[in-house]
Order: sequence, then structure tokens, then C-alpha cells
Amino acid sequence: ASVCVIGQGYVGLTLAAACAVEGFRVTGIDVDEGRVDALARGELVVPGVEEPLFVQASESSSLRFASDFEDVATADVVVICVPTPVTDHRPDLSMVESAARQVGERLRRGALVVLESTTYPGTTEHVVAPLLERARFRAGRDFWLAFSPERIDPGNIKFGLRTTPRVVGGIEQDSTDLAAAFYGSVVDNVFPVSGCRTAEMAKLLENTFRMVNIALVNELAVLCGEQGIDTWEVIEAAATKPFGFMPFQPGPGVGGHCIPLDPTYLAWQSRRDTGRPFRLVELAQDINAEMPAYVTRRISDALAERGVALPKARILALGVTYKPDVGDLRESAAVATLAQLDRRGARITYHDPFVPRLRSHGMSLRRTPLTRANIEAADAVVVLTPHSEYDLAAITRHARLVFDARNALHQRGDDRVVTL
Ligand code: SAJ
Repeated sequence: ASVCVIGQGYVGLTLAAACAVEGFRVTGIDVDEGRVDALARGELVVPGVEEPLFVQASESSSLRFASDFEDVATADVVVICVPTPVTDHRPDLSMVESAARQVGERLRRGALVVLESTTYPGTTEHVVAPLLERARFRAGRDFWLAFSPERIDPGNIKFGLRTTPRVVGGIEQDSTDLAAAFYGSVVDNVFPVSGCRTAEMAKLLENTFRMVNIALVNELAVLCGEQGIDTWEVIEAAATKPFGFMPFQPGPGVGGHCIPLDPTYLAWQSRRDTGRPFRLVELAQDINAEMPAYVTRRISDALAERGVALPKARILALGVTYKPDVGDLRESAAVATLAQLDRRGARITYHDPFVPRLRSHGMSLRRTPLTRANIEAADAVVVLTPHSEYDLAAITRHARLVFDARNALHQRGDDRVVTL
């Protein structure tokens, strides 16, 4: 059978490679011709894709890449894995719509189309289906249509595509069954649900659960901080409860391209379709958004205790990406925190192995070498994103003050180390 995967980011390329390895004839389609050319040359230009899987697929003769949609005309399965960003707090489905139009112009009778892009409930039926259908060519009758959310976690060695259970919901039962059969060839555990909207909503619950619980520990951190209670110890103690609890860590806030965005889809759809806000999402997003200012205030207090005013204080920030060991700045709370420090007049330098230049929030900084001299020259070293490569104990030895916003040092008792 032949498969077309539209969108060759880490989601689409992982799926394309896995299908090729399973023996499908696969075309990875992407509008970025540079990316298509590089992938066709066997260059893994997409971070977050398991190298061995890509190499194995590239060596098979069943994976090709294209920047046009011609192969859709002969495809048995078409999977749409394009980004669904949020712009101005509104879902941006323009890439999904563009892909669906291209597919709709070529789709063969009897083919299966699956949307994987995270979106609000109702998208598959009311946005994608109409772009695929035309006279006497209807979803659920002449072709099959389903939604199946991706759960790829870049760099997670424990859970890859095959070992992560997959939710599948079709526009009607045959579509569900067909999509379940397709995914069953590349995923060990497929979980069919009663329709597209169930699958769309399940994905939003997964990531909203995460965002809201991070806001919970962030608000707790502020309250504990005001009472001199060690938040990290509180969470560690609560986590000894072996059932019904899951620990999250406070910090400068929530970044990335999933956790800040998916809940916005929920909140937006709730207001649009019911007129009611999804209060927990809106409140949690406000709480998380306040953390950069809170971290800045705590740094200012720690400096003041040492007779240093924040304006003109020399700050050396360690780690600016949205999470450790991932070279991605999207919605990075570390950057938002640097912007707050910058606004308060601090003299900022930063180091991050993944980021040689930082141009954001009106700042334009070049990475500072992590030398003993630079560490000693700082009034405060601020740990924002603790990349694995940092030897934080060694750095602390030369620092006057370390503000550890992520409890990366697990250091207590050294009065030069202040933790969020
Ligand atoms: N964060 C906290 N405290 C926490 C956990 C995360 O402040 O306890 C912050 C991180 O610093 C980061 C943001 O939240 O800025 C998102 O972190 P994340 O660990 O959720 O990482 P992501 O954005 O890569 O989320 C992905 C998601 N995967 C998919 O959507 C398929 C998410 O569902 C996964 O749970 C997550 O990876 C994971 O567990 O690694």
C-alpha cells in the first residue's frame, strides 16, 4: 500500500520513516524544498527524529520525498502532520487548510485521510472534510477520514512511535476501523474512540492537564517562597504518595510548541462554541505568564541581600531554550525572564550550548563563553534551563551568587545558592 505523509517535521518524518520500514511505499511531502532535497540526500535535517529509524528508512527503496502533491493521486493513505500554531491567541489552521485543499484535488476514491495536527474539536469534520469532499465524493462513503493525535516526544528513548499508544477516531465507524488498521502496522497499541471530536479533545486534555498542573506548582512556589517553605521539598514529599499524585516542577514558566499552545485551542473553542471561557486554562496561563516577573523579583531580592541593586547588576544566565537539551527557543520562559531582567536594567550575559545568538524581546546578545573569569565577574549566575552538559557544582564554586530557578543544583545550606 502507498502512504503520503504531508509535513516532514519530527512528527511527519518519524511516521514516514516508520511506514517505510514496515514496507509501505511512502512519500514524505513538504513545501520546504530545501528540506525535501536534504532528506532525499539522506541528510537528517529534522531534529527530534531517531537517527537509526531514518537511516533504515532511507536505505529502504520505499521512502521518497517530494515538494509537490502528485503522489497523493495514487495513495491509499494520506496523513496530514503540518503545524497548527497559535497566533494572537487564535488557532491558525492555515497550513492544515492548505494541505487539505492540495489533497482534496487529487484524492483517490477509497483512500484514507488522517489528520494528526493538534487542533480543537470539530476541525476534522467541519474544516478538513469540506476541503476534501466534492460532488459525489463524500467522507465516510467514497473516502475515509479520521483524526489521530501525535504523541511524539523528541529524544524520549523509552517511548517512540511504536511503543506509544495511539488514539484514533473516525468520521464514522469504517473510517475508525481503517485508521486503526493502518496505525496497527506501526504502533503496538491502538485505542479506537467513537469519533473525531473525542480524539481531538483527548489530545487537548493530555496537554492541558500538564499545563494546569505546572501552574499549580508555580502558584504554590510563590506562596511557599513567601513563607520560607522549600517548595521542592514539599513536592518531593507529596510525590511519595504512590497513587493519585504526579509531581511537576515550578520554574520560570511554560515554553515549547505543545504545552503553551494546546490549551489555547481548548479555551478558544470553548468561548467560540459555548460562549463560556475555559476558566482553568485561562487562569493557569495567567499564572504561568507571571513567573518570569516573579523569578526576576526573587533574583532582585537575593542581590539586594548582598547589597547589589538589580539595575546595572551583572547577570550571567545559564540556558535559554524552553527546556534542557532541546535546541528550541519557542515560547521559552527563560527568554521571557531575561527580558524582564533586561527591562529592570540588569547587564545580561548568557550561555546556552544551542544558542549562539539571542535576538528576542528587544535584546540582541551573543553567547558568553562559560569561563571562570566570566562566572566570577557576575553578581549573580542564574540557572534558567539546566542543560545536562553544565557542571553546576563547578560553576557554583566560582560564583558569588547562584539563583537556581529549576532546583537543578539540589543544593541546600550554601548561602551563595538561592533556589526559586
Ligand atoms: N515544565 C515545567 N514544569 C514541569 C514540566 C515542564 O515548568 O514540571 C515546562 C518546561 O520547562 C517547558 C514546558 O513546561 O518549558 C513544556 O515542557 P514539557 O516537558 O511538557 O515538554 P514538551 O513541550 O516537549 O512536551 C512534550 C509533549 N509531547 C507531546 O505533546 C507529544 C508533552 O505531552 C509530553 O508530556 C512532554 O513532551 C514530555 O513529557 O516530555
